[in-house]
Amino acid sequence: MGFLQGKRALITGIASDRSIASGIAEAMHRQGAELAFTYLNDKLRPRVEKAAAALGSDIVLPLDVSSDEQINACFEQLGQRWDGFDILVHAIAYAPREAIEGEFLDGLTRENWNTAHEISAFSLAAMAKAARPLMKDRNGSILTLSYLGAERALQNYNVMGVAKASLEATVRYLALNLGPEGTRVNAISAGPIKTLSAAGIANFRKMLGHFEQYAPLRRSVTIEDVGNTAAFLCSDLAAGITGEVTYVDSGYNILG
Ligand code: 0WD
Repeated sequence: MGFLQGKRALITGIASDRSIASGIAEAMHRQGAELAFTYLNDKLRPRVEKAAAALGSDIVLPLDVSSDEQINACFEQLGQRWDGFDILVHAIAYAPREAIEGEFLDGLTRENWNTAHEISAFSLAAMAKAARPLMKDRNGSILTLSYLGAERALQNYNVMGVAKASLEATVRYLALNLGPEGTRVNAISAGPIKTLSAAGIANFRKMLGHFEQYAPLRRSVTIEDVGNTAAFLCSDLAAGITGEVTYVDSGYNILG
């Protein structure tokens, strides 16, 4: 029997079978969780429906986190299928391309800043708020994805690093707020993985090469690595962990 048997999980952020969210969904399915999914737009819908069907799910809901109406509608619809649920996976981030290449100040505009923060950080808090009635008093768990650029100034990551710092702080405030009703909130800070989003970051391939050369494990991480850690963090095995950022990065963050 898997350690997520009896748990229900809502998975966001599947854009392809290489998405980190796909690795998380597979790991949670292996551990016995029942799954539901969201998709960003009509273009991605068939892909997410296919992924859902392969993992035994027919709950596939639209969700663009730039809309409060869609966030509320998503949990209203989910509530019609599930009277409550246990795991919310937030694997969503976006910044305009020109803001994540070259120098920080070159791509800096009020609009780019706001978009990056709204889609990548505010959305976690907004979803936690909308999900709250369905997740209350179930030993539930909310999980998001961060990156080392939240705490170190990394070339090209720019405003996304600032948004990830906001995301990690949001994890701590949500953990404080939701802890009394039994809901835990954590982040995984993943090493670089070649997904659609990553392809938008300038010089990503070069960065991955550097990572594989110097990380203590001398390899990049996979979506299976991240998925397995996500499954653990969202299970009762991790019942004492909240407000934390866990690194799944072959040890890269310990380097001086
Ligand atoms: O190296 C990496 N790939 C790392 C990613 C290292 C460390 C962290 N992460 C983070 C990302 O910042 C993100 O928070 O992991 C999370 C998932 O990213 P991913 O798996 O690398 O990227 P991808 O497969 O592209 O999925 C992200 C998805 C979007 O994909 P596209 O390519 O369509 O932008 O986030 C979703 C969308 O499906 N997304 C949205 N969902 C709802 N509303 C929105 C939105 N407004 N915008 C993007």
